[in-house]
Amino acid sequence: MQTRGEYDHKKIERSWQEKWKEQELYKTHESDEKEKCFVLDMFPYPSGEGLHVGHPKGYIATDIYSRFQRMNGKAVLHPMGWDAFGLPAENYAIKNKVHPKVSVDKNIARYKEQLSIIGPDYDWSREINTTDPGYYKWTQWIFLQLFKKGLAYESNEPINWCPSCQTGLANEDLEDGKCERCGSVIVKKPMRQWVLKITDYADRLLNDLETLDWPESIKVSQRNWIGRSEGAEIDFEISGIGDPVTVFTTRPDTLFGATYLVLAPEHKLVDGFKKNITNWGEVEKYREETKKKDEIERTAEGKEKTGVLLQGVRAINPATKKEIPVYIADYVLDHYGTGAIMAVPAHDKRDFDFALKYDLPVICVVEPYDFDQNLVPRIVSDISDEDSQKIYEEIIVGKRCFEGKGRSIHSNIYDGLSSDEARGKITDSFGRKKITYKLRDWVFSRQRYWGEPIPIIHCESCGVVPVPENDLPVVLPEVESYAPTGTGESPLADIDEWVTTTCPSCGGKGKRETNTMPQWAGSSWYYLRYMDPQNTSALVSREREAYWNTVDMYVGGAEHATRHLIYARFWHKFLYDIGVVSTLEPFTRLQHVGLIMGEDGRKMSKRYGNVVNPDEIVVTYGADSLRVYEMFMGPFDQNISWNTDSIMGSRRFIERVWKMGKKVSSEKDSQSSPEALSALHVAIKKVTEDISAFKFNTAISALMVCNNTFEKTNVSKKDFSLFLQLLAPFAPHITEELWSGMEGEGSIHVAPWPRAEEKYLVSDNVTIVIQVNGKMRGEMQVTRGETKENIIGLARKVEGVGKWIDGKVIVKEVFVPDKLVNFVVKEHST
Ligand code: ANZ
Ligand code: ZN
Repeated sequence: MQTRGEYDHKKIERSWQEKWKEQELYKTHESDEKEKCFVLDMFPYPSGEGLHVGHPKGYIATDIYSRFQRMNGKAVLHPMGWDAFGLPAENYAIKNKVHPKVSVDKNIARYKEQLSIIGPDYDWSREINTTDPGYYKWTQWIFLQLFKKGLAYESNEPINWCPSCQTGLANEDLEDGKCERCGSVIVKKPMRQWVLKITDYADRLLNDLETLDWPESIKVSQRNWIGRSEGAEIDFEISGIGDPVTVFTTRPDTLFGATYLVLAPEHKLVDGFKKNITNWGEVEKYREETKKKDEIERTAEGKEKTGVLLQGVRAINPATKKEIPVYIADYVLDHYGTGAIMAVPAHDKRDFDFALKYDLPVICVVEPYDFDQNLVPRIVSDISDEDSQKIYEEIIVGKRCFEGKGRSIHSNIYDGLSSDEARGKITDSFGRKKITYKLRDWVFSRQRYWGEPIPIIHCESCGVVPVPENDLPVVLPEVESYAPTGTGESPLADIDEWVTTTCPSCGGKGKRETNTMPQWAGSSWYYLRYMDPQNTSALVSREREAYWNTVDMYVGGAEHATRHLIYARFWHKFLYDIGVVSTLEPFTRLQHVGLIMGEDGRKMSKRYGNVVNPDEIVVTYGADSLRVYEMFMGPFDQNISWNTDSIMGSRRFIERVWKMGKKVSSEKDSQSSPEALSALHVAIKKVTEDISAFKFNTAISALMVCNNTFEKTNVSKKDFSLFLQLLAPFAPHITEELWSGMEGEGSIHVAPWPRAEEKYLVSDNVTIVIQVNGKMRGEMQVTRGETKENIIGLARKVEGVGKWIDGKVIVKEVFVPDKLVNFVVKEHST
C-alpha cells in the first residue's frame, strides 16, 4: 500500500518506460554535428530458460555507458538482437516436435520482455535476428566472397566429430578434447567439410592485438590460441631411402644433441617407409591404439611415454653425420609443425622421459651457464652453490634435462656461442627459418539443420559452383525430421525437391550443399548490421559504415575470448580486404563482465536450483534498485555471488534519494551550502571518471556520499537536479520522475552531462562569513579547521571589512569554527 508521495517503483517505472517508447527517446540518429559512440553487448542466444539475474549485469553496464555518452552529446548506437541459430533450439525442436523457428520466436519475446522491464535504452528499431532470411542472406553473401577469394575450401581431412551431437566441430568448439556442448569425447573422422582459411590471417590477428584497448587476459588467450612459434625446419636424410624427414624445431641450437627422430604415428612417411620397416605389424598395432586417444591424453606432461622403433629405418643427423634411430610415438602430433620432431633428450623433458624409457643417448649440448652470475652456474636461483654445482654436473653428463638457454657445447664450431647466436647460425647451415602456428583453419560446416545453408551447388560437370548472389538468400527449407541422420549428412539431404536444382553455370542437374554453417557464423559480423539493419542492397552502406566505424565499447563474457572474438576479427579483416569496411578491427575497446554467481557461490543454473529471476526482483524492489545493486556489488569484471538481502541496501539508497527529492522540491528558493556544493562537484568529477573507466561500484559510492551530505545541509533545486543527472544512467526511472517535478526541461536522459567546477573541488576549503556587530560585511575561503587566531587576522584584511572596524574598539570576537566570525565593536570613548 502506498501513501501519497511515497516511492512507488512499479508505477514510476512502467509509466516512464511507456513514455520513452512513445517519445522514441532512444532512437539512434546519425548526425554529422555529433561525435558518434557505438556501444555493444554480445547479443544473447535466446534459450528456453529465460534470463536470470546474472545476464543483465553486462546489459546494465552498456546501458549506463551509452546513457552517459548520450548525455555527453554523442550520437549513440546501442542496439540489441538475437543470435538464434544453433544446437539448443534444434535439440528442443527434436524433443518437442516444434519448428525451431516457433520456439526461437517465443524465447525472443520472453527475453525482450525480461530485458525491457529493466529499462534499457535500446533502439529496438534496429533489432536483428541471425535466423531472418533478410539477415542470413548477408551471412551467405560473405561466405560467397570468401569462396571467391579461395578462403573457403572443401577438405577431406579428418575432423573433430561429436558422436552425440552427430556433427563435425571446429577446434574452437572443444574443451579438453571434449564437445563443448555435450561433454562427449571427440573422435577424429575423415569427412568432406567446408573449411575457412583463417590461418592466412594469423599474423594480422596476432599483430593487431597491440592496437586494441582490451583486457590483457583476453589478448593473452588469443596469442596462445594463435600460437605463433618461430623456429626452423631441418631435413634429416634417411639412410638408403629417398624421402628425407623434415622436422620442425624451436630449438635449432640443440641440433647436435638430436639423438633420434620421432614421427607422429599418423605421419604419411610412415606408409612411405612400409617396405623397409621390418616390424610393420607392431607399427600398425600402435597406430590403432593411438586412434583411441585424444590430444590431451597424448600430450599431457608427466604421462608415461610410449612409442615403437621403426626397424629398418635410420636417419642421419645433418650436423653430427651420425645415424640415429627413428620412432613413432603418440606424443608427437600429426597436425602441428611437420608432424615430426628431432628428439633432444638433454633439453626437452618429453624427449628425456622417452629416452630414459628406451635407453637412448642423452647428449648435453647446452651448458647451463648463467652469464650474469659470473660463471656460477645456477639453475634454480634459490639453491645453494653446492647444490647448483651438483645439478650442473648432472646436466653436463646427460643425467638431467635442462630446458633453458645457455652456452653451446659439444657442437663443433658452434661451441661457446650463446643459445640465441647458435640458433641463427645452425639454422643457416642446416635448415631454414620457419614460423608455425597452432591456429588451424576453421572447420565451417555442420551436419545439422538449424543453421544457414551454405550457398553452394554441386554439379556433375562443373563441380562446385557458388549460388549467384542474386539468388540469395538460400532459404532454409522446412523438414519433417530435424534429427541428425548420423550418416554425416544433414537432415537437409533428405529433402529431394530442395536438394535437386539446376546448375547456375551449365544449366544441368545440380545438387545443393546440405551442410549448414556453424553457430558462430551469424555472430561474426552482426555488429555491422546494426549500423544499417534494413538495407536490402548491401550488408551495410558505405555512409553508415563510415559513420559508425568500429564498436567503441564492447561488453561480454570472457568465454568468447578465443571463439567469437577471433572469428569476428577474421571476418572483419576479410571485409576490410574486399572493401566493405574501412577499419582493420571491429572492437576498439572491450570490457569483460564478471559473472554473478548463485547465492551458494556456484554458477547460476537450473541444475543447482540457485537461479534468481530478474522479473521477481524488479517486482519486489524495482528496476532501479536492481540496476544499482548489480553495479554496486563489486568491481565489474569480477565474479561475485548474488545476495538478495544486500539488494535492500541499494533499495534504501534509492528511497533516500526519493525523500531528498521530495524535500528539495517542497522548499522555496533554497540555496546550496558550501558543503553541498563541494560534495556535488566531487561526485561529478568522480562519477564522470568512473563511468568512463567502467568502475560503476565506486561511482555509486560517490553518489551515496554526496546524498548523505545533502541530507545534512541545504541544497538548491538546481544542484539537486545535477545530482539526479549523475544518478540517471544508473537509475533512469526515479531520476526522470524527480527531474520532471523540478526545474528540469525535457527528459533528464538527454540533458547535458554536468561539469565539475574546479573551485568547489578543493573540498578542504570552507567559506567563513565575516560580520561586524551581527551584520554581514564580507566572506572569505580558508582551509577547514583554521584557528581562531588566524581567522581573525585574515578577516580584518578582507576587502570591505576594515572600514567597519578600524578606529573602533573590539569588545568581543565571536567565532564559529569553519563558519563565521563576528566582531563586536564600539566607538572609541575617550
Ligand atoms: C627440438 C627441441 C629441442 C625442441 C629442445 C624443444 C626443445 P612450440 O613452442 O609449442 O611450437 N614439436 C614440434 N612439432 C611437434 C609435434 N608435431 N608434436 C609434438 N611436439 C612437436 O613447440 C615446438 C617444439 O615442440 C619443437 O622444438 C619440437 O621439439 C616439438 F631442447 O625440437 B623441439
Ligand atoms: Zn554445372
